[in-house]
Amino acid sequence: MRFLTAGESHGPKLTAIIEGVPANLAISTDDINQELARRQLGYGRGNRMKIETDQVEITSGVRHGKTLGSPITLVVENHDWVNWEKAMSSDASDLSYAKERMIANPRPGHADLVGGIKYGHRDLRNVLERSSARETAMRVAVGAVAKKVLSCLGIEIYSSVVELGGVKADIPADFDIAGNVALIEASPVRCADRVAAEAMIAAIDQAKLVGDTLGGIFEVVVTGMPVGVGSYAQYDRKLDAKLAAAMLSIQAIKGVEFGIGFEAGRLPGSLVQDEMIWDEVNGYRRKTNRLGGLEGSMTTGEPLVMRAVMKPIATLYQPLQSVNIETKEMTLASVERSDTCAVPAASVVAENVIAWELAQTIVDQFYSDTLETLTTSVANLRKFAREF
Ligand code: EPS
Repeated sequence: MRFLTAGESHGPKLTAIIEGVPANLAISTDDINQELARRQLGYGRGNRMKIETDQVEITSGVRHGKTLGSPITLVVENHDWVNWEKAMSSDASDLSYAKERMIANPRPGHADLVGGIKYGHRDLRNVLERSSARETAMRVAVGAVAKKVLSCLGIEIYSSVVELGGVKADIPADFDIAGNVALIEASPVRCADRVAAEAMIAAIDQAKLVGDTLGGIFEVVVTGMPVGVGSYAQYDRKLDAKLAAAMLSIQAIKGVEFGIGFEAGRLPGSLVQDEMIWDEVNGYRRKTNRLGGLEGSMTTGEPLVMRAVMKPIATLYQPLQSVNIETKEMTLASVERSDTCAVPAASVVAENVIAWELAQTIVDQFYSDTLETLTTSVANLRKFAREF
């Protein structure tokens, strides 16, 4: 499976073409819209989310609610486009309007300056329009299709925010994320610790008041993975490497860890590796899951557990020092409409980005032209792993 996305933040629409989804998968616009709506939530988002109600249109690859095996095209319109039609026009004659929205003071931490140098854009809007996290709407739409593939295989994905703006949630090591979905979904910051959630909200309010932004850490958990997805045999088939790359491809994500993560570097081997057990019903299990469901870059069958850190958003309403690329004068960075904090939204994006990576790895690893052959071959592997 593969896909590409296209679209500028204030262009007419975002588009994706997905190729290789098994035929006969039931998929509806509602399935995708549900994920798109989750991405738009989260305390600390800016005014753009009041303008948009992201809705997908499926323009190819699905007929009467089932995938055909042919390329699937997804389109999400930007409602904000009406305010940008002239400034973002593809027509060469509309250049004067672009001047009004021109950006010459790059924001530290954003793609503005380096992107401008790289592509030779003197109007840095040409960079931000594509580097914007608006693109994550399409990543989520694509991930929603992947989630459907996974759910047919009994694989489910969850996420929650575990730290935000320096406030740490108190989450027990044996926390049952699947059993606490309602609590997490109802939390404005997607945090399972109600007390910490209140402090996170207060931290966002405070940051907003002083024109600052906040980052944080979220966790993604995947249950129901069969044993042996990924491979130790070649660098580009290693599942942990693919998942980490996918996570880092989300705007503002700066680090990823699996299981106990960096803590593994501080402990002896006896307190890091997960001891093995076996029983008739479950086959091989691990007593603990410190390695986060991966051994040798393959799934162990235990839940996949990964965390990612998101840096604070680069647009500050109290801007940092910058350099005007026309005059070379030291000046303040440009201020664009933005979010104070998008960590809760990023955790939803991560669910969907991880869903894609897992579905792609599974579809590429198993006989998967149709959903039926895929489910049968995954079921056969599960049986084989149990009896091995
Ligand atoms: C976003 C849309 C953007 C930003 C944000 C995420 O819309 P606008 O630029 O019109 O406000 O709100 O993107 C950024 C924070 C960024 O730095 O690019 C979205 O749809 O999620």
